Amino acid sequence: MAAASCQPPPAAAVTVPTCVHRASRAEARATEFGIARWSTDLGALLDEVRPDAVDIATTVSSHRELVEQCAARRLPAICQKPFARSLPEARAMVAAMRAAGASLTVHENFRFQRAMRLAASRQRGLGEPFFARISFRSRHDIVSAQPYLAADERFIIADLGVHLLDLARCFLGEVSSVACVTRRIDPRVRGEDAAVILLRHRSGAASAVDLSYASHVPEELFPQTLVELECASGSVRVEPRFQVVTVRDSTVTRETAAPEPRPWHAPPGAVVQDSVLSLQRHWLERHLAGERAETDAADHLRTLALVESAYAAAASGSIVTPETV
Ligand code: 89V
Repeated sequence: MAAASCQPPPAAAVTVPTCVHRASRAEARATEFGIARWSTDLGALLDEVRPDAVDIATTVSSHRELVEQCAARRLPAICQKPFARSLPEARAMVAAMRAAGASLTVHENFRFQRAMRLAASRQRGLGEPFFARISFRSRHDIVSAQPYLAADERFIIADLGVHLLDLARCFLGEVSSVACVTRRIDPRVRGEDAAVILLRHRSGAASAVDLSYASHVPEELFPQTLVELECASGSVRVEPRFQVVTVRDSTVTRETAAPEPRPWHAPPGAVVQDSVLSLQRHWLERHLAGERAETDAADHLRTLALVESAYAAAASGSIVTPETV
């Protein structure tokens, strides 16, 4: 697997060349992770190394070009989120890989967090879900670590909300309408850093997705996402510190689903880093079985349609029907 930037190698990687736009960074990453081959030219690197697959971990503006390089070589790829700058661009990337007969998966990894996996398994048998609240409230200074986030017209929904909208689809299914209110609190950022999104699901269930990087919280949980999911015969919650709480027939069960500690984890991001590895494992299992991953890019188009709908709803102040993709 070729990584187009720095990522811990997946357990079953065959080759891990690294490729980033700046030679000094590529070389530094290669040294840090003991990677034999690096380059700033992905095409040349792919032709030379001929990897089994590519994991693209760059920012969104380079994704289309890099995916097209994979398509030209019929190489399966996993691509970071935000996947594309627009739905038409995302569709073009999906079409290019489809025409090449190669799979394209999106690094939509919040659904692969251990606590989310456990909550989804506890949800089974609780009957029809009718409500979810999916919440991420923080004052973590993400902009200092990723300054490019401050420059874009779109911020928290495109970069983070995409994960929470994906979780809403996971727990409650497809969405029929979207309402949204956004705010910009931090003067350093151009886009919105707080949003509340209300979804009506096709089943009739409702979910509220709320997210903020401007919240004065009593305890900083970054990057934990909290979930409250209510179903006809019980409920499941993902609470702080990865506690999964299931209520059924008045019985309350508490379980912990924390990320497994690994030497390459960089605090406080262990939960996200762990889920990246879980997604790669899932991808590898499916790939070896000749199947598409859960977060195949064609499926991710539906999550991106929700991102677009949320921005359209916020701009117009009206309820928006997501585009059918
Ligand atoms: O993993 C992510 O997608 C990031 C994070 C929440 C870690 O900042 O957006």
